Amino acid sequence: MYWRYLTRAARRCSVHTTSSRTVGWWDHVAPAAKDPINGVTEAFLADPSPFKINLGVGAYRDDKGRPVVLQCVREAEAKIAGSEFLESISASVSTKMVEESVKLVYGKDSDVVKEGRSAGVQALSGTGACRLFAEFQRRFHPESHIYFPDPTWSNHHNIWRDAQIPERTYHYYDPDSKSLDFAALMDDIKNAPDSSFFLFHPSAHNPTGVDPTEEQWREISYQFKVKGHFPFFDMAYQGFASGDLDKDAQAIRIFLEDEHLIGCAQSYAKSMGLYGHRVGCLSILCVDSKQAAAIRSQIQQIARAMYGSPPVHGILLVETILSDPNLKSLWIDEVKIMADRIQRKRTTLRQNLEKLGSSLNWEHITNQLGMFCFSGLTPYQVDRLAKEFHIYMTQDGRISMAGVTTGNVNYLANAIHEVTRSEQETAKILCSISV
Ligand code: KET
Repeated sequence: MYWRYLTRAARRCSVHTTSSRTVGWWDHVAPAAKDPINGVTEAFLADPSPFKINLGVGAYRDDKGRPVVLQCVREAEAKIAGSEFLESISASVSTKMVEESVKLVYGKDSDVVKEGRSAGVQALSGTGACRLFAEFQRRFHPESHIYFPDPTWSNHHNIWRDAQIPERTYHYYDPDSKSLDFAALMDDIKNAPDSSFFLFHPSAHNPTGVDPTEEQWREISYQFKVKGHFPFFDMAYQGFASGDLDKDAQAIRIFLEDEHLIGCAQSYAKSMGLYGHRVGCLSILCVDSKQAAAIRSQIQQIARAMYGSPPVHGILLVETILSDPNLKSLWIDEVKIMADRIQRKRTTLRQNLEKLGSSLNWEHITNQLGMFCFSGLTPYQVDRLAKEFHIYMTQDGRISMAGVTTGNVNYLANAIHEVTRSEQETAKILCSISV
């Protein structure tokens, strides 16, 4: 497995002189590929321009481009300050936080919690929850694959690769129509071997901003019953698609109604602005509480060997917010405010491009949902935006709308207009030919 990380020269060395002392311990280590998302932040930080804009990482910013500490978090901080609870809480088990998280997935009145049918553990944010699940999958289904949507969050590939679970992809986004390729997606579900693992983004798909409709989720769920597939939902943006936490969990609730067993990774990095605290939850829906206890103990064992236990402060913040009705309702309002701000910026960006007289169709900016706009910009145009305008985004043309503000949206629209001029000319010519 380690073979692919070696340089060619090191492979030669490794074959001929593995035991030789002339080979240093780490001579065979080649640099890893840059992370497509963190690499953007690095380039942005290195740019001295006062006009620079970071549209790379999907972390929420306010309309001045500043990271946000939500009011509910400030109040939770005040509530737990100096609390002895901090010391007495068992770092590895916060049942309250997990219980409240599971309610966000399945609904506050769902029987899942009452019946103790969910095996949940705190995780190191959404990434850690995915990683725990991938390890769990390997432990109990070592021959299995994981199906990802094409495209998906770039780190999914790393996470399941490091857990040694081979990946496959299913059709998701159609770049021509800039929408969901539902027919191809359904074909892939039908053609996958029975009992396959599939990863879904339940809402605000990253990077495309395109989600299935309620009806389409029902069809997917039905087909999953037919095929016996396992649905794993990576829910990193609950609330960011519609502004409503329950609506954004609708896909999972449909699968629940259809009596699937379900896996779910949750992150509070975006929805509570706790990116640096790394708070998340992994839960697996089970047939009964006995199975849940067994599964929970296995996941806890995996976590114990990987990182012991998660830092406790962030967990305490989330627990305090979710279990205090006033703080929870403040949080719900703040999620809506964040989602609405992003939506408004989508409208302004599209309007500005149209006002500039762009002959390209920018409807998808407002049709898409959640934190990201899958702009359709080419890697060449993305490079030009960085080099000529100091605007940074991932190579696939994904714009983190959280980085778009009242102050920079004009500049951004102008820059996009500028780098898409030749495409606009082509569009005009094609249009005149077809008339
Ligand atoms: N799942 C998805 C779909 C996702 O977009 C992210 C983060 C995560 C999980 C992990 O989030 P965490 O911070 O571990 O709770 N995505 C953004 C941030 C990042 O890549 O670190 C992003 O795509 O920019």
